[in-house]
Amino acid sequence: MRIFSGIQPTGQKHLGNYIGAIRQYVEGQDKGDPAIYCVVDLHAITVPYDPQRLRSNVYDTAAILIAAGLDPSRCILFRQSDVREHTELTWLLSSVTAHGDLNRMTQFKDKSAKQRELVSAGLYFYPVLMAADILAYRADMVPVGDDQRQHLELARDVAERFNERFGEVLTVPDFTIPEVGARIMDLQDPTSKMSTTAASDAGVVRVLDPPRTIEKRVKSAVTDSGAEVRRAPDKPGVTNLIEILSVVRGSTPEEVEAEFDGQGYGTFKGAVAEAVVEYLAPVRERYEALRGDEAKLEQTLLDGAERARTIAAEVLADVRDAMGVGPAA
Ligand code: ATP
Ligand code: LTN
Repeated sequence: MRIFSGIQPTGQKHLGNYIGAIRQYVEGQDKGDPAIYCVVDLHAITVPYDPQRLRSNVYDTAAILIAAGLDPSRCILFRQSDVREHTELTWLLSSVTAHGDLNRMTQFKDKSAKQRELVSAGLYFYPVLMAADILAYRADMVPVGDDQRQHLELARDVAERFNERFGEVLTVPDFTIPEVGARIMDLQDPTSKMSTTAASDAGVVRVLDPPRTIEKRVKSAVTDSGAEVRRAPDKPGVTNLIEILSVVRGSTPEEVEAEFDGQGYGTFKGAVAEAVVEYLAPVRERYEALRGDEAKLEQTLLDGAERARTIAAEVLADVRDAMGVGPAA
């Protein structure tokens, strides 16, 4: 089974990214044949960005992934822009992508509403590049958080339409969204997902935050009326904390509810804070060591790109041939 996923380059990866996605990448690395993980710098340029920071953000993200447990000798870890097949396939796939489908993408609507200046055509095309990332490797399985569901449905539609029109060339990918923790919510506004672009930092726990910050943010998380530690639709704050604790402890939400039955929110939040601090501490420590050696990170990414390119180039040759683009194979 071939696994593929992508992650945006920021040094600000948060607990939602970690629980919803990075955790799955690490679990998948020995199941994938191979497992391929890509730092998507070309997706990052679809909104305003600083060219200097983009490069260093790629290293930050690669270091976080390795610190989290990805082993570049057991998976392929690379930078998207190093494998040019992604951009070529984006254009080729644009001929089987429905304009109307792109118009329906909720992430485009949300992100374009936030832009104060230019809404780039790249932002609109973002899902096509994402489909190309996946389809260039004939990935069977794509681990993502819940917010990527619509993009994955589009990638499946694009692959299906391509195959109908040009023959069975591409693999229609499945995706996995974790049962618990697929949508970690902002600690101050538990009706919105925890996000890099949150209006305020107070509700966001970052993987690299110092323990004191994590503790403070979790302990001041918004809880709901009542005093019971149990999940309910009208208790989004407590539900979120229960999910977080169950994931970081490797137990079930039911076990967490049973353990804290009858105890107040204060005790419960203290336990969540402590568990999250313990969960992230080793990642932060390994990160510090890895991030210092930028030359090594660069080499790791280049090696990964070389291996990725071998796979993608073969798929691209098949795609071009099926589409009648370029000389006959
Ligand atoms: P953000 O909104 O924080 O910028 P993103 O989805 O735009 O995140 P990435 O960093 O590329 O950008 O996301 C990496 C992975 O993290 C994706 O698979 C995404 O589904 C997942 N993810 C993002 N936010 C959350 C969240 N709050 N809970 C669970 N998973 C999440
Ligand atoms: N859009 C994704 C990142 C991403 C991705 C991918 C995820 C880019 N290409 C391919 C899975 C497969 C996001 O999380 N923001």
